[in-house]
Amino acid sequence: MKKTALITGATSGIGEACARKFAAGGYDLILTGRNSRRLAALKTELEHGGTEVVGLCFDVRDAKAAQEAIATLTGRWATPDVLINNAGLALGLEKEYEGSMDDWNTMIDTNIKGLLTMTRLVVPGMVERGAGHVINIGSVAGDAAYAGGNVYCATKAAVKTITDGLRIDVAETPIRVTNVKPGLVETNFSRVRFHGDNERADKVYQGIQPLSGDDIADVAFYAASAPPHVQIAEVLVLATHQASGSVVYRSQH
Ligand code: NDP
Ligand code: 8X3
Repeated sequence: MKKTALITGATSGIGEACARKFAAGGYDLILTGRNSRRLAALKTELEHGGTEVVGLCFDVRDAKAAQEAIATLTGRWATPDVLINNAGLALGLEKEYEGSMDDWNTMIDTNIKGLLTMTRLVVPGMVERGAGHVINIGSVAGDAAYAGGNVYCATKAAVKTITDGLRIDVAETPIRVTNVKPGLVETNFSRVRFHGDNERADKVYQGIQPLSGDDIADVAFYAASAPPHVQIAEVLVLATHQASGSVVYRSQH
């Protein structure tokens, strides 16, 4: 019986790369996201390659929608072997005293409350079955605040604490809990952060070779593939010329 992985935010970037990596690694997939068109396209593509895929279209901020979507899963799909809590975003880079309260709420509702909702809905089945692995996508941004990062950094610091808390709460079970903390990864992240200002988004990755979604998917897959007694608790993954959330060396050429 093939293993199953549930990946939130699989319609783009790191989540999409995880979908491809886990499919290639022999998993069947439950893919979630809000963009039904991209979700359907990825499902079709992966099914062509022999992966069974269930697509669930919902907003992780909507706990009722999430609950209803997860309730449709039956049989082996009801308790995935791996949950990758990836859906998330940054909005804005303003000073804390000038930031948009709407943006703050969206980040908090998605990155913290959405991740908690999915954890609450999926982990009880893992505990009951005595197997499972939760991989949360945190960030170097959760290690320390950087200029303008304020609320986004706080959400990723929360992801670290929530991940550590879950690891403690399932320590008596075989369930493993991992926090993967990427640095600069070139995805739609900066386009979303700057509300579609692509020129500004492109500058984030100028003068440095950033990570790709595939680089992060490799790390998540490695954690999921470790022997059952090995728990990759936390991994900080940076581009070679990035040293921390606020220290990046950029070449001038
Ligand atoms: P992308 O913008 O490329 O992808 C974000 C994904 O999250 C999309 O699939 C999007 O799907 C989904 N998503 C966003 N909001 C919601 C929501 N409310 N409900 C459901 N799905 C949602 O960015 P990344 O791939 O880079 O980001 C993925 C994760 O990685 C995020 O948690 C981010 O914070 C984290 N990260 C990113 C880094 C980077 O430099 N790129 C570095 C460190 C961490 P859709 O819009 O279709 O719903
Ligand atoms: C994304 C990485 O440094 O742009 O979490 O915040 S950073």
